[in-house]
Amino acid sequence: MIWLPIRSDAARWAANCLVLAFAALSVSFSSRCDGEDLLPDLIAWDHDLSEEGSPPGLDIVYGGYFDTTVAGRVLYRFRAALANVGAGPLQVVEQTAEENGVKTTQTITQQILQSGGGNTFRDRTIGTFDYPPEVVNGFGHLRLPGLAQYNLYEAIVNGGATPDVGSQVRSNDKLSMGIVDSIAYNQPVPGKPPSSVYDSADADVLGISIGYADLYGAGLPGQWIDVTDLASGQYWLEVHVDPYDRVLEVDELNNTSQILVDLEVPVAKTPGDNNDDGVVDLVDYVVWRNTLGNVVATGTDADANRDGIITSLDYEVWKTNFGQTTPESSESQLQVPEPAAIVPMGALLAGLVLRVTRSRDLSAPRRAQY
Ligand SMILES: [Ca+2]
Ligand SMILES: [Ca+2]
Ligand SMILES: [Ca+2]
Ligand SMILES: [Ca+2]
Repeated sequence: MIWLPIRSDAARWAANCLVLAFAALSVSFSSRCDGEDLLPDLIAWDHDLSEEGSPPGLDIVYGGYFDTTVAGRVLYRFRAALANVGAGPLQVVEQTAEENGVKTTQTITQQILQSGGGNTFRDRTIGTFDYPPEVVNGFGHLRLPGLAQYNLYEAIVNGGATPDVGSQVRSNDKLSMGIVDSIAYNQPVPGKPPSSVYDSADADVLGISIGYADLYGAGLPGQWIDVTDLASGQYWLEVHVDPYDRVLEVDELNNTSQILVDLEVPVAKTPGDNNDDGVVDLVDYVVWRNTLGNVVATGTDADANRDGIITSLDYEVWKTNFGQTTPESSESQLQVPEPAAIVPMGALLAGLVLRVTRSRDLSAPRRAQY
């Protein structure tokens, strides 16, 4: 896929300058008027701002890849960062209701810093949301749906250098399960604290400080747009922060960012079909065995779980999907393997655990949050 320049760079810079100026005004104004709201201002941090001052090697571009590990679906995964360029922090707390020991709903409160130099906040309820059972088994804390929304629009060629934004073709809401200061925003923002404040997704009080951003890696749950059966071509990819306006902000009109992407959408495949012939069978097992331990490009060879290394986890994906076929290869005749054909691999699998762990330790320097 190819990444092209962001839409309306000049306009975005101008908008950001206005935001910063307004934020600065708010700070100076509030310093004279105790008890005024010092509101956050969320923006979708896009790659045009990443070129100055970003840590080396860190690219905020929504640089993505196609995830075909879910049978029959193609997910376009990308990273995104929500930055706070406002006059105060985004700070949220949650209160979870329970019935008979089962979590049922969660009420989320935005805590708005008050001017005057102290540490006084006023509470403002964002909303009450259902708390599905599967979440209880996951993180067990904040569950804020729709803090960001990812949209894909048609790119309409108009004869100019930049295509117009056409109809929306796909959309996905992000579910936040932790809001933290992942990285510092790379532009100056008045009131930015000298170091990060909201450091743990497990803390009771979550948020994004002035001049910081919450960064979401492309591999995180929900960090995608479903592009199954979408025609290849150019599209506008949009990150829309706070699309339902649940967070009170300095500026509610600067919450979208769009970049032009060239997508070569692959066909959906069945994970475990390691030789791409449309059927998950013993041939794929052989591919896995022959590449066991190899570090490979994400999703190639037998890397069915797309972690870049061939391990027992890929074997598990193959085993789970054994016998599945894609529609065009349904005529394939499958023979279910005898248990004996697989059992000897048990010893090998046990030896793999250390390798998997080591690999993960080396490749996980970034804080994981949702
Ligand atoms: Ca905003
Ligand atoms: Ca808002
Ligand atoms: Ca196959
Ligand atoms: Ca793998």
